Order: sequence, then structure tokens, then C-alpha cells
Amino acid sequence: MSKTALITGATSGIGKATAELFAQNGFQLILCGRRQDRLDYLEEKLGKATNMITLNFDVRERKAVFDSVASLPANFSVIDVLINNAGNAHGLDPIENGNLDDWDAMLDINVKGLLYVSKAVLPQMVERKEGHIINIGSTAGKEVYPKGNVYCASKYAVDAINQGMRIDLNEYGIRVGAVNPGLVETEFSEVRFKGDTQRAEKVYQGYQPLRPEDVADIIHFVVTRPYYVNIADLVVMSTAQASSTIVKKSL
Ligand code: NDP
Ligand code: 8X3
Repeated sequence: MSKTALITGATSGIGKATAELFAQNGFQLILCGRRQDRLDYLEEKLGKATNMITLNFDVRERKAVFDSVASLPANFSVIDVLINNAGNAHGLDPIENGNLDDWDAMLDINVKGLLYVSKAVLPQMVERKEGHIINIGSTAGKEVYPKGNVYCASKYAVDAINQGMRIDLNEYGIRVGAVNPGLVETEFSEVRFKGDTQRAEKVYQGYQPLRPEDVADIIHFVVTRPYYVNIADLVVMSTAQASSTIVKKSL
């Protein structure tokens, strides 16, 4: 029987590439995001390859998260794999100039949203004593960089939650692990710089950044290990990147 994976942030970047790869590999999919046109597109495109359903909710909205997961039809209600991917950076400012709305967005989406979705999905995993949670962290959750302050804090929190989940869910035999990418060319910088595409493009110029497909490939590898093998914490960077601040550019 095919496994069911729920992917948050499936409308773009890493989540979308993961959805595409998982569809090609026979996973039944629950794809989540807020942009309905993108969810419709995924349904149209991937619905031909696999059995899938989409859920439109904002991970910040506690009730919407729980209502959406509860609304899943019986044939989608057993979730084998949860990929907590939805998230973004908002702004890149020194702490003294930080924008309070940006801070709220990052902590509410990247941290609390991840917790809400996990809490909504966990009961059936706990009951079955089986399941796999993959938390998408970041190198920003391993090393703070200038002006990264609150985004880094949100990803350090993901790192702590990943460890905490693994400890607390150990007795239920639930696998928990994090995938922590470095620079990946997605809509991430466009969101961070609030639609300033020129500034966003510059982040990925002069070297080969990771592509979302590279990260999807790794997530698929993590998920398809034998159940007794848990990749607990994985960091992946472009070869051009040595740390959060050292990137070898050819320009
Ligand atoms: P994208 O901006 O391309 O994708 C972000 C996804 O998150 C979108 O599908 C978006 O969907 C969803 N999302 C954002 N806010 C919300 C919300 N409030 N509620 C529900 N869904 C939301 O970025 P990436 O693919 O790069 O980012 C995916 C994850 O990878 C993030 O957690 C990010 O922190 C992490 N990451 C990214 C790196 C990079 O360099 N790109 C490196 C390391 C980690 P929609 O707008 O439709 O809701
Ligand atoms: C995204 C990578 O370096 O832009 O988490 O913070 S970085």
C-alpha cells in the first residue's frame, strides 16, 4: 500500500519539488499552502500521477490547522510522513531596526505553525506507534549570521523542537529528523525582501546554489530508508558555501 505524506509549504520551492518527486514515486499526497491557484495547479499536474488532496490553510491560524487536518477523508487520515516545511524569512535587518511584524511572522510561522501542524497530525501516529516527521530547519539554525537574528532564532527553535520531538516520541517508535539546507534558490529571498526581485536574485548570483530538487532528493532518501534507520539531523550546503557567511563566488 502506498504511504501518505503531508507536506506544508507545497506551493513553492523545496515543498513543491518534494511533492513532485514524491508523486513520481507513488506517495499519496496531502499538499498544503495558502495560494489556492498554486494548489489547483498542483492538483491538476500531480493528480494524474498519484492520489492527492490539497488543504488551504495558514499555519499561523490554530483553528484552521486543526479543522483542516480533521477534515481529511478516511482514505487520507492515516499520515505516514509529515514534512514540516512551510516557512520563510521576513526581512534582513540589524536587531535594533527589526520590524515587529517581521518578527511575529517568522516566530508564528516557522515555530508555532510547525508546532500546530505537528500537534494536529501526531495523535494518529501515536496511536499507531508509527510515523515519520521531517522538520525543515536550516544552516541558520546551526550558525547565526549578521542580521539573521530572529530568522536564525526561529530555526534554532526548529532544531530544539526536532530534538525534543525525537526524545518524547521515542517511546512510540516515531521517527523524527531534520533536514537543514544552506542557500537554496527558491522564492525564499523574494519573500525575505518583500518582492524586491533584483535584490533576491543577487543572493544566488556568481555561484551554484542548491536547487529545490536537490533538497527534495535528500528528503526522499531520508524517508525511504528502512524504518529502523533514522537520519536525525542532516546539513546540506552548496559546495560553494562553507558557512552562513562564506560563499565562494566566481564573479
Ligand atoms: P519558498 O518561499 O519558495 O516556499 C515557502 C513555502 O511556505 C510556500 O509554499 C508558502 O506557501 C509556505 N508558507 C509560507 N508562509 C506560510 C503560512 N503562513 N502558512 C502556510 N504556508 C506558508 O521557500 P523555500 O522553499 O526556500 O522554504 C521552505 C522551507 O525551507 C522554509 O522553512 C525555509 O525556512 C527553509 N529553508 C530555505 C532555504 C533557502 O535558502 N531557500 C535554506 C534553508 C531552509 P503559501 O505562500 O502558498 O502559503
Ligand atoms: C535559509 C538559508 O542562509 O538565507 O535558511 O538563512 S539563509
